[in-house]
Amino acid sequence: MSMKRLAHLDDISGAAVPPAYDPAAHGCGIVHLGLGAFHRAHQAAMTDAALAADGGDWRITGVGLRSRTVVDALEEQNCLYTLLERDEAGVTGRVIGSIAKAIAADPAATLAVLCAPETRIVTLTVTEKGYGIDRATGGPDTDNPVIAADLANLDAPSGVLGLLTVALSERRARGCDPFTVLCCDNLPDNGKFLKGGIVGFARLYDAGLADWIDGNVAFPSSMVDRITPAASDATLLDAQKLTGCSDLCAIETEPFTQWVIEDNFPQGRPAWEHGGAIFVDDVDKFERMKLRMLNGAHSMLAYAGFLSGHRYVRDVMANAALAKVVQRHLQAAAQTLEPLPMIDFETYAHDLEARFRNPAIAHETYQIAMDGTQKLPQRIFAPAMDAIAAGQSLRPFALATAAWMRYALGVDEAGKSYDLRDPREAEIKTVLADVPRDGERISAALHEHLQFVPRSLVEHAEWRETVAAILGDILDKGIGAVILAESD
Ligand code: CS2
Repeated sequence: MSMKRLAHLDDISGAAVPPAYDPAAHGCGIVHLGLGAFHRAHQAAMTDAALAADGGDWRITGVGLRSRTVVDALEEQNCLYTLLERDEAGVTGRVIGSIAKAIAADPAATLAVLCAPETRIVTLTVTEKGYGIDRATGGPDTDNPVIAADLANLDAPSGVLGLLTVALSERRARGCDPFTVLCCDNLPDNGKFLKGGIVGFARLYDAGLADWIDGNVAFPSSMVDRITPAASDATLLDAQKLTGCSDLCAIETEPFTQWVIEDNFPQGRPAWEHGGAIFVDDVDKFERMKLRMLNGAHSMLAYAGFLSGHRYVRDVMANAALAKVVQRHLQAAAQTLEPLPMIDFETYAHDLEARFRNPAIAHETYQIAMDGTQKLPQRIFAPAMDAIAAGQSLRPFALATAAWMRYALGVDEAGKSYDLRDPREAEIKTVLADVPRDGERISAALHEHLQFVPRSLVEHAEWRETVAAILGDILDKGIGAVILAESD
């Protein structure tokens, strides 16, 4: 007999903890763009805690911008799903009730809900590449096909900047207060970043609208953190044990969770502090710490670990030489940071190592390795430039960059090829097409023709020599030998 699908709180017959409130008694107040695993493990869980402790009409309408799969499955479950937390001590489950509705790849329905008066906050996890913002200018990237299509057809936008700008314009025309826009992606100054994209998008066709958004819409920055691997068969099996139902939307994560938010919500907000959120005046320093330490070390270990044949982060950490190089990277990144009164970077680094080692979390190096061109600038290049300016060693950052370059060849040391899963994969292939397998030549091609490494690094002799030399060694001696030497 096939097992009943989770769809009602009464269905739960296992140890999973149901929401401590009646979801149906709360209206919606948030639209979330990007309904991936991370949102369900982080903002939706915090909102669930806020609803339980403080109530309010703050349930979420989740929008999957591209794919139907998650949305269809959620709809079959009345948007209920199990969130598993795993560590050495075992696994616990909680059923989350904060998502009320889900919309898939439907721009008209998305626009309608963005314009609804009850929508007071829009949160986003669309990944670094999902915005279509040009990092160099801070405005919309008009060469991006989605941005170009939305500009050509403002009546039916489908991209992030188009949807939000058109919705804000519509609300203004109707005399309805604007929503607060809360970016939850791993980007520095993410509130300012998204504001620049939206104001810039509006300015391309309506200067009055651009000025109005600039003066009237709040874009608080936020730092988000929770390590959330893609769900696996083990996730679904454990969710089934804990709920007594089949749950195709279950996800798993680590116990740790952090959300540091700039408290700027003119239209109100859920009491997210009940889920552990911290409200501060200035998020930037927290964001930089997390991006450079957690995400920087993650990217480095993902490339070095993947090339060394390690499938999961926990396997990378179980290798003594790699673990030492991770430790060195964390220290080097910490040295580039301004002090944060509430945080001891040494303790933070130590806790990160423990989180990376979590034996119960199967986080694939290949998952973290994706979108390198979108991640390296803020994770590796920015701290590298600060390290150089402060006279600190650039070597840890050069190693991370060389490991990415080796990964960018698209074939591992056993000769097996793989997709880079990077929006610039085709360009990378073109740039490397006729380049011989030589550290100096490959590094030069990737430094000079992709325009994603900052000029000050491209022109920095010691940086260039170090990256090229490490890449040369990886190609000649293998990643294992290089990591062993670096860990000494
Ligand atoms: C990771 C992040 O995939 C990646 O690039 O570095 O998703 C990381 O797991 C989260 O930012 C942790 O909060």
